[in-house]
Amino acid sequence: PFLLTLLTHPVFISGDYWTTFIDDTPQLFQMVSSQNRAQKLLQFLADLAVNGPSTKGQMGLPKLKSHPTIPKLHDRNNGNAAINVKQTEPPAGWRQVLLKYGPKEFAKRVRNFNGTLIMDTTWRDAHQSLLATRVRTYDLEAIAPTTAHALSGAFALECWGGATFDVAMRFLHEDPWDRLRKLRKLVPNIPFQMLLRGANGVAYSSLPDNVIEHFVKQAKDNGIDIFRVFDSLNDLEQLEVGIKAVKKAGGVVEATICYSGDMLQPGKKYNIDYYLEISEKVVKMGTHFLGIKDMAGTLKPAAAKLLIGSLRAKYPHLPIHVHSHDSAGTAVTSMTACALHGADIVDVATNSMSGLTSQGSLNAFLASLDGEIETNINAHYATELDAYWAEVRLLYSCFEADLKGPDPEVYEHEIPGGQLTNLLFQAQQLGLGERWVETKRAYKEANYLLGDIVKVTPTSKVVGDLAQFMVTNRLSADDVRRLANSLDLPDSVMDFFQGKIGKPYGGFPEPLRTEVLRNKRRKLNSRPGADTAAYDLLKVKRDLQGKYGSEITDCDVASYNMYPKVYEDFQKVKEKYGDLSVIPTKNFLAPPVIGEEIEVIIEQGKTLIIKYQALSDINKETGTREAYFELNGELRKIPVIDRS
Ligand code: 3PY
Ligand code: ZN
Repeated sequence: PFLLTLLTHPVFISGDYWTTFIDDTPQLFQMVSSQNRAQKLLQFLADLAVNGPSTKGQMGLPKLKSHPTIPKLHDRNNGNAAINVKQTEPPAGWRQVLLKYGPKEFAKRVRNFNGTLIMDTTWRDAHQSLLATRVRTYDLEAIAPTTAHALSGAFALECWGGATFDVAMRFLHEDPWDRLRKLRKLVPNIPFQMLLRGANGVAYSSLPDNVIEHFVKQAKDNGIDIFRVFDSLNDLEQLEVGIKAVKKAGGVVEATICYSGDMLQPGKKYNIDYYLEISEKVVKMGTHFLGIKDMAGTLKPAAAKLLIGSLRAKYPHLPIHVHSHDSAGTAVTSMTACALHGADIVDVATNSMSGLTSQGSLNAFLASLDGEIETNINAHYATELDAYWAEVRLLYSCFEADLKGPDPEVYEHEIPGGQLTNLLFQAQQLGLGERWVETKRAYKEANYLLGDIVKVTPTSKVVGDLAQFMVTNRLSADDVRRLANSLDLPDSVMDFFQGKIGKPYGGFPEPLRTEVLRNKRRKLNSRPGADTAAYDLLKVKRDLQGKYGSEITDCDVASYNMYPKVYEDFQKVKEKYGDLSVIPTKNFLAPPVIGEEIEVIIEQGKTLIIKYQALSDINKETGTREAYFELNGELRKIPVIDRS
């Protein structure tokens, strides 16, 4: 294409050129580069047209319109005038307080706020819990300017970390760092919060401390303000790795205790004494905020009153932030109880992305407070904003687990929100929907086999893997105990017993641990990260640059460190198709239909109008088909191998 562009350039045709023509005509390279990009995107669309989508159900999407409507916000104090969110600076928010005064004073001012603030989780946990983490940057970017206005009084937007990091590369084929930078530009006023899995970063097992530090520094430098740091076993040594990294990077620390089970039940391992004792140790490490993370949604209102009330009394100056899920149907009531008994911030999600395994609904929470407590949120704007998410949710409907109502059985099985829908979705995709009841029962048994552990990523995966192993092999908990020294348990379970995920409270179950490990794996006696050699980060960067070119940055290094294979696969997809984040979601998920026109803005001022024209019959010799597109009026023919 370069030669073609050169030969057809008017200056070249006129003969009026000289040797510096190429240097003096940089737009020539831009033209070539955008033609290359267009060609790669057509290749993606053609592949999708010929070979179809990867997830069952995506075929049904073409009926939907491709761009959810961006709602208008109407200012009731100004004759109901619509706000032009793109032309008007959003009101100053808590981020300005943080930038002006720094983390300590920010925490103090939040604590002194007369009311309860909210964190909106729509951009992270809500879609992680309801839509298999599939919401793309495309749809977040589109609503970001409106969100900056509508939720300007929010404590934070949770928008990054957790599973969003690897899913972005693995399934959305987009760069999670790019997402962060784009959103940051569009939302200058609301703090951004991320979820950091302590010594695991955003991965599923521990990494060397210098890798965590390096990752957190990039996250801070690219736009994260507040880091919710937890450990999946509430292992304090593991937690501390994350806390230290955030402090070193200059971020806001929200050291977090995971809430497990229903503490009101008699004889529970995780009771009020446990939480009060562990909170002392966490607070001693030094934190700006104290997080309580109820990942399964088992914090009942009465427990919320007891737990938050006790912590409030014990730490009068420390701001407390509570997270929960609505799996049992009680999140709004529980968050209201938290607000009434001393929480400074609670987590909610926009109405259309709330409920079930997600967080409680923002507007239901505001309504349930009935004006008794100030939240700093304009409920009318929140309602107007939600109209967008109602449409987005339809666009991603193929990723719904189709849970129809609350599951109060969660007090028994204690499956975290995100995992609950994931396991159900997996069971449905495998056609094993009828095994769902068995899976839940096995999950409960697996938890007790492992010693009644805290269950959240990555320990929840350990319990889930063991449960699926038990269901598949038709083993009871007694069978597992009896056959422990001959079973080939899943890798994650072996990692757990080995000590690679940290130390559970109360120790490992014996003799099960010794029997399972046998002579296969050595027990770790110290913190996993302390045993692992630091990575040579400069070498990683040089190696990646050698492979992928000089554009490799420290963000790429951080991605590679967390997920080497996923990162390299992502690079391969990028090489083949270019930057897929620019394609509208409908056209990313579902094959184009003949006659469909697709508008793709590859960068500001450069729009591709793509019209899908026809698909040829299969060429029996080569096994290929040709997809015909019109690209900005020119016909393009794209050959694709038919894999069906
Ligand atoms: C994650 O680690 O991704 C979680 O959402 C834990 O709740
Ligand atoms: Zn959560």
